[in-house]
Amino acid sequence: MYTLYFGNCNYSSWSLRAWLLLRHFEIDFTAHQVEVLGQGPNARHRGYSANGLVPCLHVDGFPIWDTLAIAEFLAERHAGLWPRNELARARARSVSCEMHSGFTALRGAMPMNIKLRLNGAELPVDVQADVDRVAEIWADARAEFGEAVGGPYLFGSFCVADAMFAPVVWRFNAYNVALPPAAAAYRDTMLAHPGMKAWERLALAEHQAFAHYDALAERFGGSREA
Ligand SMILES: N[C@@H](CCC(=O)N[C@@H](CS)C(=O)NCC(=O)O)C(=O)O
Repeated sequence: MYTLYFGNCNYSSWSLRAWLLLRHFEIDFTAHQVEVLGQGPNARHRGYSANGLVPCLHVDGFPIWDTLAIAEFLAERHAGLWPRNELARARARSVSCEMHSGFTALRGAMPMNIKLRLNGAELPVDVQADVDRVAEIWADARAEFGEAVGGPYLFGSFCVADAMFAPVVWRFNAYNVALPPAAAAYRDTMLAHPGMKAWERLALAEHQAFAHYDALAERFGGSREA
């Protein structure tokens, strides 16, 4: 019996990843949404998550926190979360770990805020470097693995790597980030994913506003809501 503790759909990028995996792979779970504040570890979450962060997956009451740990646990129990081919699986893990541990400039400047539809702006050099690296990861995975096996996702079929980059897709969409054609095509594939659309509907129905996120959005040309 799985229970997923997760945060606000509009803002909680890490929550999206775990939720998307459970939903895409049709793994039965009880959804337990909690309010996040977007300011790091939060004592309010300590009752269900040891590090004060969500997502946290409870398995018959046993807590598993941190997105990659949740993904690996689910992959040990359920088929299809990682690519079948050994080298594709290794690459999917490399890019998932790179997402998990990197891209701090992009994350800091463009927090996930699904409701926004901004005009776009020239990006600071370090943020643009992160965007370029994401676009490169996507194009390389599609060319080397996705297109070879068929299927529109990074490694063909939807896998953990796609879930790991899902919040970046929302960021590129919200902040109107210019992308080369291969990356733009993958962004659009992800925006059409049924799980992404379901999460977006939940986000659009939420009312909480993070003023510190909205302030960051101003440099991208206003804060028009979707
Ligand atoms: N490394 C963690 C990061 C989790 C994280 O930063 N979660 C945020 C929400 S996206 C959180 O719980 N923040 C506490 C709060 O804002 O209340 C993971 O991979 O799950």
